[in-house]
Amino acid sequence: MNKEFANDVIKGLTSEEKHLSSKYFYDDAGSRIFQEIMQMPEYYPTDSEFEILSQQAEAIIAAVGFEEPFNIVELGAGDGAKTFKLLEYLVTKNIEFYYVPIDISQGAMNTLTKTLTKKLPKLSIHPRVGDYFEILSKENVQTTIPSLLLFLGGNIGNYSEPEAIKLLQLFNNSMKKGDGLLLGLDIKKNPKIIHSAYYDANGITKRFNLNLLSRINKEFEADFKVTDFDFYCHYNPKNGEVNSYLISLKKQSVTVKKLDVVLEFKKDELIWTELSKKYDLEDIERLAVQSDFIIENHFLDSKRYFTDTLLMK
Ligand code: AVJ
Repeated sequence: MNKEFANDVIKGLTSEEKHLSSKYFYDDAGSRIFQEIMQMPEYYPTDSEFEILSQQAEAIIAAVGFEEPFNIVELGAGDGAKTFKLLEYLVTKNIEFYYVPIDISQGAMNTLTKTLTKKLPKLSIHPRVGDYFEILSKENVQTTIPSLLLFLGGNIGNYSEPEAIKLLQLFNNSMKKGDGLLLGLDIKKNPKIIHSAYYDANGITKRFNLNLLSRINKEFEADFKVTDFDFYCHYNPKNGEVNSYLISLKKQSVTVKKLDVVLEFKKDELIWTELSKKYDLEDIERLAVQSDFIIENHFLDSKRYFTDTLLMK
């Protein structure tokens, strides 16, 4: 049994304001739904970042300015689809580097290694399975050659600003002077565009959220009736926050057998499931200053929807 998830379910669903962390979205079923989200026309971050890494790989590597060989360490590599264009550029140019993808999922790392070895046979790939927090804070990942860390896809958006600063400080502490961090951030834009990326017409994001309840049913033998819950999300252009919720459609009790607990829901009660925070370039400057990085450059897509910002220690 996943102890941390068990504790978070009990704590999060018995508190005054119910909540569950978005990190629990990504079981096998949830990861598959997330793949569907990334293919939706409304979910622009995937296309924007793909454009950046396809068209600006050369400029990014030039801005990094490392001597060869160097490391590319990807935190939360997943299926690595977004990174492919960058790796392809480096391999094609015969640049000497080691690709070190880190991911919590052994399955994801196996698939990634297999696909990349096939598509880029000359790539030197050294996958690590584990929680990047633990790998970065406990182990010594420092080497004598320069490293570029990648934290892509806008994953930093799941953290509040103070948490994001702490995470960036943790990255910073594991880096040597001269190392770089390429950080993907979603940018504040027309609120309607952001709204439809999360409140999609086909309800894929709703399914993604409801899967949290199915996961609890599966892992802890709970009896959530998924159809008695709905999904709501809201973008606030003033603070750049998309907040997502599940709504209990009626007064109901849910038994979680393996955790020996009964959860009570009022009609219309909310479970907060996710923060997806958007930034503008000034906000990013503030993040960088507070985590001791220098902004080398912002690499934006042509629509200016998303940035891969290069931070240097
Ligand atoms: C993977 C955290 C970047 O917040 O945009 C997509 C997850 N949630 N649709 C995001 C997500 C709803 C995504 N991140």
